[in-house]
Amino acid sequence: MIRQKSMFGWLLILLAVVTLTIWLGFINPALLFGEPAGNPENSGGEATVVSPEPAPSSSPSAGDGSPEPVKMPATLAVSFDEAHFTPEVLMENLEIPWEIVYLPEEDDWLLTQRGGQVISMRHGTVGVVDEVSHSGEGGLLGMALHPDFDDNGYLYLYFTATSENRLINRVMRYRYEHLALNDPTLVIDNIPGARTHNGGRIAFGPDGMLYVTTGDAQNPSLSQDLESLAGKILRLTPEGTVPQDNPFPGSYVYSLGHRNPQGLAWHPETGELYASEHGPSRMDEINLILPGRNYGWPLVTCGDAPTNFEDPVACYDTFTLAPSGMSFYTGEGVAGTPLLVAGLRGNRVQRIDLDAEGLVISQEDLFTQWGRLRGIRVMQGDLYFFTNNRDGRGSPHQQDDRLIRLRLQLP
Ligand SMILES: [Ca+2]
Repeated sequence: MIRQKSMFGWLLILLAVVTLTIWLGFINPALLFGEPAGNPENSGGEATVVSPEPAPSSSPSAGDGSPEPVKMPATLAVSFDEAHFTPEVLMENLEIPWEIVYLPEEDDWLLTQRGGQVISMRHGTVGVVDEVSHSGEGGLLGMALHPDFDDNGYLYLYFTATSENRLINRVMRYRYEHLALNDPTLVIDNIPGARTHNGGRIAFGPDGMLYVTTGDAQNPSLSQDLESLAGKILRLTPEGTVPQDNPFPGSYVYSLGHRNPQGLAWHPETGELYASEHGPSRMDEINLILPGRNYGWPLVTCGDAPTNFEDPVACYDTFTLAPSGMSFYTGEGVAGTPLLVAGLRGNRVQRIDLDAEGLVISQEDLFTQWGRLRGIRVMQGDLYFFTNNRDGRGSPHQQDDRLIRLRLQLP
């Protein structure tokens, strides 16, 4: 009898522990207690972590931080649909975030803010780049991890600075360790800058090289000048030298004739490089980037190119998308590999489906309720994007800017 009572007691305790575990594991405290009240003015307040629930661990791949695609047989996969994603705010009270990278070993996200800060989701501000000149659209922009980041800790930043009383852009490399940016090392300097048209996206390609988008720095003729670093997509070794196999010998220039490109993504199956670009009042472009090719600016925009310029894959001439960061979607159980482009003025994620030849099959505007979007990442089927509603051109929500996760939930 005593023995039976004891067993019953243990069963009760076990039941209680299991119940508690389920609640802790599956109930987001934000749902129970509501989102913490943000700073209404957001005047320089610290970014707030809303949901520190860890992201799924994953191996990073070169380029856009997306994991290697895990493909299901097409018959088992459902089509990509906005309804498959459940939104959750991970961070709020950010101030004009521009880029995001995932650190798998620390299960952490790092974001740049245009004012010069590097923010960790788990640890708050981990770096402030003093040389940043936050002027107009310039400031701390792109960020990329070295392909061997887990071993060497190398983190790259693209930012606007002042040199000899003029605005320039440069890429610096740091060693990210002990929650700080150490050993600053210049990678490339004196990319022409201005209050607008600074480009700014940087990413390592599948070939291990660093690709850098640069704007025309409000001087359109520079985009056609092979001697200028403005209005180009550049290709560098990780140390900042010119790769031997670049299309123009001795030159960083990989492609020319760009106006203000701000997005880079490699197709996970074909390995082809795509870039987004701001056009002059509309006429925004998505381009397939081939080495040594000329994309036309300022001589032509969109599809009116004579044969010696490359036509865009997609052109937006009926509305302003203002495309910035982008990623290809890969997710187990979801068919296809759409290109997802964060739109600023467009207030959306633009979904672009491409066929095997890289031609556009269809497009759709998604996630239109968050305002201006600057960047997007894909991680194990989940989407991560962040707003840019505090850059002076948006209508900020009280908790902006925000990092949002859209968790994939298949039926
Ligand atoms: Ca063009």
